[in-house]
This record gives sequence, structure tokens and C-alpha cells, in this order.
Amino acid sequence: MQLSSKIYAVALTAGAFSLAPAVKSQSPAKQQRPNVILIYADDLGFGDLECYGAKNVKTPAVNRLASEGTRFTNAHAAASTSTPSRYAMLTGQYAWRRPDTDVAPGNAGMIIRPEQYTMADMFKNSGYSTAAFGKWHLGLGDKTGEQDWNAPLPCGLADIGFDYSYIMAATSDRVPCVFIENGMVANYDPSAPIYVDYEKNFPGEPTGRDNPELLYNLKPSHGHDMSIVNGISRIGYMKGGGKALWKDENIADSITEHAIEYMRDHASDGKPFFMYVATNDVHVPRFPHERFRGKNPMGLRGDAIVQFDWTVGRILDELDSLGLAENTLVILSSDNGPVVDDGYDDGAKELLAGHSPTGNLRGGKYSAFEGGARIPMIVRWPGKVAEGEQSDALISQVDWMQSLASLIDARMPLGSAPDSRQQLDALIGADKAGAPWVITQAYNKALTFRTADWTYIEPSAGPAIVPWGTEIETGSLSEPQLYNNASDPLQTTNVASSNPEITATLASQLSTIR
Ligand code: NG6
Ligand code: CA
Repeated sequence: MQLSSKIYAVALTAGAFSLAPAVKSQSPAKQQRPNVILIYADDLGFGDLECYGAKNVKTPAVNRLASEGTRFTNAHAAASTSTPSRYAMLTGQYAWRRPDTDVAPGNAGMIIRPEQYTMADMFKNSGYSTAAFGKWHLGLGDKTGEQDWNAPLPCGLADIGFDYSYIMAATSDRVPCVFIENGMVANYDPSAPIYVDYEKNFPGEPTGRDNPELLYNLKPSHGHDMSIVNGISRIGYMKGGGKALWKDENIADSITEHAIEYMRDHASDGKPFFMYVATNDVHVPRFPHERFRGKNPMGLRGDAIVQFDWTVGRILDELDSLGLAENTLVILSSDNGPVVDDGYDDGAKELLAGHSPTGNLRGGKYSAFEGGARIPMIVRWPGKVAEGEQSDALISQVDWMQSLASLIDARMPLGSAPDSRQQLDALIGADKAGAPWVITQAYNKALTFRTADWTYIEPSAGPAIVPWGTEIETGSLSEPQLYNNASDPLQTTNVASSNPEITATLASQLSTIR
């Protein structure tokens, strides 16, 4: 947000803490402001963790988190792809309210604009240290395609509330394949200046399409045949990078160790912290470190889940050794539903061996069906959130911002987080009903409107199966769809035509909100 309004918000917040008898009138949950760590996986499905019934893969660290906290069974990302989902979660505004929030290329300009009030602004202006790690995928720099990757980027996470950031611009299957620390390429190699283009290749640079012999780590199954980095071809063209280029097998280590270092540096500086730890796991290309290989029968996708679990374990252990576990709220979740073949020949499909990444829900990543946006969600806050509980409360990630605002007594500028509802009691497991409805967005922008009892999917044009090779049902149909959540949780039978009033009521509720 702009400087003037930032100062305004800081002044308000400072006032709140110096004048208000903040603690007196509050519920026990609010008595002390905890650190908040949001561990946000990529493409991790509702059925991908052992404590959610996963077959074939052990996730002891996540199991531990669930046994020390509350595990949610009816939580939803705001979209079934990354960029719109993260946009909604971090701003409290649905991505479908504005254009240019679709899956972003690696050279997208900042999608969240500096004047928007984000979850990070909210924490920062409430006295928190704030940091982002890992997958970003919400654009960087002022204008799409005009970034100079060899200089400080003119617009970045510092402009939307993050004091510190160590991130990947987009996804690991998109160039540029470098980490960016506080708006500058990390480990920058002046001997290999970086150039990025999403339209045309740089003369003489190999591509996956023309030089498959150079793909010594992973080959594409569809798409992903442009620039080659670390023996893996990607989306987009890139030249240079040298020593700054990531090695996929070290990405989880880099993200996790930067997060751990941040925790150590901020453990006892008198300020609480907010950390957004967005893992690369389990997005494609899945190429985890050697030490996580072969610990499950599912190949690289299973190994990536094991690696994700390791990251979670590292963070929990570090909280213990720093003595911070008691006063830290940990939220673990995912940005959208799972996908098996998302464009690389990694054996994921062949090796599932009975595992269902969606936990048998219909659809998956990209889809309007339940598998698109129902995600794992676990919340731990010792003494405040019940241990080893399950909550079936209806939850949307878009509501996290106002809920966390309430938790820390943030004063929010008028109009911020406009779609976010205060659902703190549901978030901490005290209210087992949750939100009256949630809205999720499929890859083609079709909206799904879900209440406790019914799921309505609005009519939309498009193919029944994702058209580029992932074999996922889109949920797209030219007719309205209605599913009975209680009797048909797997969405096998569209009952819209036999329930015209319910269908019309839900359609009209959705249209009012839109
Ligand atoms: C798709 C990519 C897919 C993945 C997705 C974004 C192709 C053929 N497929 O376009 O691999 O990158 O975009 O995933 O290019 S997300 O989780 O970041 O939304
Ligand atoms: Ca994703």
C-alpha cells in the first residue's frame, strides 16, 4: 500500500497498543498475540497425507501436527489453481473480481498492487515481523515482461507488507529458475546476466523441444519444452543465471533453511512474527533430494510428499528448540487440489498403487468439482486449539485474513479484505459449523457455490476433461449442476433438474455475491 496510508495504519495500530486496555475485554484466544506460521503446500491433495487417509506414504511430522492440533475435513482454497487461490488468500478478495489473476507466467508484473492491503500488511502494521519463503506466483516488478532481473526489482513483496522475502518468482516449472531475496536475484552471478522471455527463445539456447538429449533429470509429458535448467525443460525462455540457477533437488532445503534461519533471528527480538512458508512441494517438476527418494512405492510424487513432511518436521522441531511452540499458531494447508500428470514423465500416474490424491473426491486441480479446491488444513496452537480433534466446519481460505485480523486485533483500513469474513472461532476449531457458504473458482473461472448441504456449480462452456493432458474432469457443463453433499459427497449424480428451487436459490445467492 502507499506510504501515506501505511503510516496512517501504523499510527492507528500503535494507538491501539498504547492506549487500549487490549487484553482485558478479550476472549482467552486473544490474550497474547502468537507468532503465525502458514505452511502452504502446492498441489497437495485432500487425500495426500497419512492423517487424511493417504495410502503408501508416511507423513509423521504432519501426523504429529494433527495430533497436537485440529484437522479440518471441509476446508477450501479459493480456487483450483495457484495464482487466484493465493491472491484471494493473501488479500481477502476473490480473484475473479478482477482480471489478470489467472495462473501467472514467471515474468508477470506484481498482481497484488502496492496499494492493496494484504495479510502481510495487516501483520506488519500490527507490530509483527513478516516474511515470505518459497513459491510466490503472484508477479514481481512493475510491468509484465519488463523486469530487469540483473538489478533490484522496482516493485516487490516489501511493497505489500513482507519485511523479508526469499522466493521463487512463479513455479519451479517456469523461468526464471532462481531464488529472489528481497527483490534481487539471490547468489547473483555477474558473469551470467539473466534474460527472460515468454514469447521467443534466445538465439543458440537449447530447448526441451529441440534438444531432448539434454534432459538428463526429467522429460516433459506435455508442454514444458522450452528452456532447459538442471536437465529439466520448463515453461518460458531464459538465458544466463550461472551460479544463481537452482537445482531442483535442493529447492526444499533452500526454502526450509531460510525459514529456519528467520525463526532463529526473530525468536527473541520482542516482536511476534508472521511467516508465509510456501513450499515448492508437491508441484511439478517433482525432483526431490536424494535422501527422500524411494521411501514410498509411488515414485517422485510420493517422494515429494515425504520431502514436504520433512519441511514440516524441521519447522516444528525448530519451534520446540527455540521454545516457541506454545506461542505459535501453525496453519498447514495447500493452494489447490492435486494433479498426477501435470506435464512431466515422473511415473506419478503409473505408481499410484491405490492412492487417491483427492481422497476419492471428484475432479482435482483445475476442476470445479470438490477435488479442485478441498484441501487439507491443520491448525495447531497449544492450549488454544483442541488437540487431536477433527472439525467438519465449512472453511474458505479467503476468510483467513479477517479471522487472523480478529485474532491479533488488527485495525484494517476501510474496504480491505472485502470478501473475507471473520471466522476466527471456526479457524481455531471452536465453532464446528463454520461459514454459511464458500465460493471456489475453477481454471476456466466457473464458480462453485457450496453450503453445508449442497454444492452448486454454475454452467460454463468448455471441455469435460482438462484439454492439455492431465486427464482431470473440469466440472464444466452448459447446464447448472447440483450435488447433495450428505448423500452424494463424491458428486456422482447431478440433481439440479429434480431440485429446481434449490438450484435457483443457490444460483441467485451466488449472483448477488458476485
Ligand atoms: C499449467 C501447467 C502446469 C502447472 C499449472 C500451474 C502446462 C502444460 N501445464 O499451465 O504444469 O504449471 O499451469 O500450476 O504448461 S499452479 O499450481 O501453479 O496453478
Ligand atoms: Ca498449485
